[in-house]
Amino acid sequence: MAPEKTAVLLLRETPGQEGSDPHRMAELRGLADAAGYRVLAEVVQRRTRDHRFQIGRGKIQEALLYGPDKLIFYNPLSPLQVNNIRTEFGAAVIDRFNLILEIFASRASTREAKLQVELAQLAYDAPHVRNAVSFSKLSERSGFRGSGAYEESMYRDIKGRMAKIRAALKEVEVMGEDRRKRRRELGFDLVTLAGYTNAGKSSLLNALTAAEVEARDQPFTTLSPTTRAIKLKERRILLTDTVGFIDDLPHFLIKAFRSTLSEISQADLVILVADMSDPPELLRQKLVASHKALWDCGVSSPIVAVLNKVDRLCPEEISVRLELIRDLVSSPVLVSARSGQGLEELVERLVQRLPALREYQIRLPYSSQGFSELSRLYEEADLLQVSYEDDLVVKVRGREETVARTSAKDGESECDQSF
Ligand SMILES: Nc1nc2c(ncn2[C@@H]2O[C@H](COP(=O)(O)OP(=O)(O)OP(=O)(O)O)[C@@H](O)[C@H]2O)c(=O)[nH]1
Ligand SMILES: [Mg+2]
Repeated sequence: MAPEKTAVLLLRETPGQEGSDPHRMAELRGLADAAGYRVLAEVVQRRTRDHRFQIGRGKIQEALLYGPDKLIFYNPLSPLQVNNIRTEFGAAVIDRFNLILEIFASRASTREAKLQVELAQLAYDAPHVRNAVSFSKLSERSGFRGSGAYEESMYRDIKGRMAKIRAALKEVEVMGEDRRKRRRELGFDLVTLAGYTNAGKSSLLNALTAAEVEARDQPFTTLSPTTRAIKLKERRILLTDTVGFIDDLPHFLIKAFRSTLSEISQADLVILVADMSDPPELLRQKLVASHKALWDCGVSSPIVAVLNKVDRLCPEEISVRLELIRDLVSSPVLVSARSGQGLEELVERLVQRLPALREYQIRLPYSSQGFSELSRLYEEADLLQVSYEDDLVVKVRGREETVARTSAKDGESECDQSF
């Protein structure tokens, strides 16, 4: 087993904010735990930002008394602050973004996920290295140290590698687009589970599809999308589980995960999952963060809001929460992935909100090609009627993409009615 890593967590709260926000520290603890740290202590200070160390010098000294391997800050650290804390106190220090990246790096199992994590890491490092270049140049001007040439070439290397990864990820994204197109042609509706990390997305996927995707009580268990097929009331659905959202994500992290997040933006329907057993204020904060993230992903498809883990709540707790989040979610479905409660209603709602299927009447040639297309339509749509005339006259209900793939003669496929 790897030797245990230890950490002290530090949080600077802004003065003037009402009360302290215990959720921030709790979330940081969850992240540290998921990254494999044993937390020795938590240090909180309310003050304005210290430009040298982010938090007060005394607080850093206090944290170091516990003898941790690392200091982990909730607040983002500038390159200068990292440098100052390292040199002044000889302490290893990271911030919440590094911590998230550490978790991602340890969980990334597919090539795509690994590239995304590397890109995010480089995007994080680039400004730090650029700053090192300017430090060196400054020292050079004042007659100290080297020329900054090493840092400059390192910065160029980082930029070069980032361009390469972006190109590789672009390819992955195009492959994803092709895959979604093919799946739609095969008659599937694409539904994606999205939501704050640890809300129960993977558990819902498992409950709806009898899959066995890993679900654990810690953030970022899922990093790569997993897709499972289900049939819900005659609709053939591919349900995809995705990486969770978290508050205050730096933009570069979202950008790095673009190819994964396009499973959300390009879905026919998005299920937004929230953990209803969170304290009411936290539930609200996480829903706001999730809406922001959906917006960043560029979602334009319908969204069905699902409040999960209702098995943990009594009726009064449920009504307090529903009241508090009324403006954020319209007619949410209350479910428990664990007990199965509410899943039938969820299925009803999903089927209602999926893009309407249409009925088409098409003519296929009376030939082996026509018959092979007919048998494909059996698989990928609902055949309502077939008459064997000079041509095969077929009445079918399905997705436009599926019907468009047949060799039906031009102008003879027609939309009758939508459902
Ligand atoms: N009591 C209760 N626990 C649940 C329910 N659904 C999920 N959980 C638990 O919540 C934790 C997180 O569930 P996951 O399914 O891993 O959540 P996720 O949204 O996929 O999380 P990430 O992939 O880490 O973003 C696990 O410990 C689950 O067992 C539920 O309906 N009731
Ligand atoms: Mg998951």
